[in-house]
Amino acid sequence: MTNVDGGRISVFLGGPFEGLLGPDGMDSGARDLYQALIEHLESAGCEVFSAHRNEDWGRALLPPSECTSIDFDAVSSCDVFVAIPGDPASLGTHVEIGWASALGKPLVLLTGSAGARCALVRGLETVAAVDWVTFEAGQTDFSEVVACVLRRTGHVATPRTRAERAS
Ligand code: 5HM
Repeated sequence: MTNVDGGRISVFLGGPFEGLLGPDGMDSGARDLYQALIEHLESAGCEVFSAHRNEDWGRALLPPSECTSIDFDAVSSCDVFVAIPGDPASLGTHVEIGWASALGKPLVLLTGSAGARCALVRGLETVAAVDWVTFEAGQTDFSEVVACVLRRTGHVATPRTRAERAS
């Protein structure tokens, strides 16, 4: 699967981090979720940037003076931004959502079924291309997320509308 430049589709994967840290980094439940997402995306041929993985699941945390510009560059260069806004909300992920939408990136956002969303995230569709995917604790199948990423990068034919067919 390639992007418009013929390279691999690059995905930025964000989500709650600091709030999930225990004495030995993220616990296995939290880690499993990100690992399953990464695995699905990489199996589909995507290149995934994950600060959670890069920082060894919280055991090798970078200071703000380093991770901020690394994350900004990764959001700037991604083809699709995928994130879990978090409930409770992840402050860092919300900064990244702001960057991604301002940079014109398509967003795939994952929420729990009862996930609260702030007003500017509820209204994000008015300024950015957003897909919402619901997930549950313990879920391991993220093919819907992959499908959104592929669709947003033009890899899956979307049925034409009646108006398009008629023209
Ligand atoms: O506020 P919170 O830690 O939940 O923010 C998470 C987001 O900030 C992640 O998507 C990650 O990309 C970024 N982040 C990071 O890259 C956050 C921290 C803070 O622990 C970090 N590196 N060390």
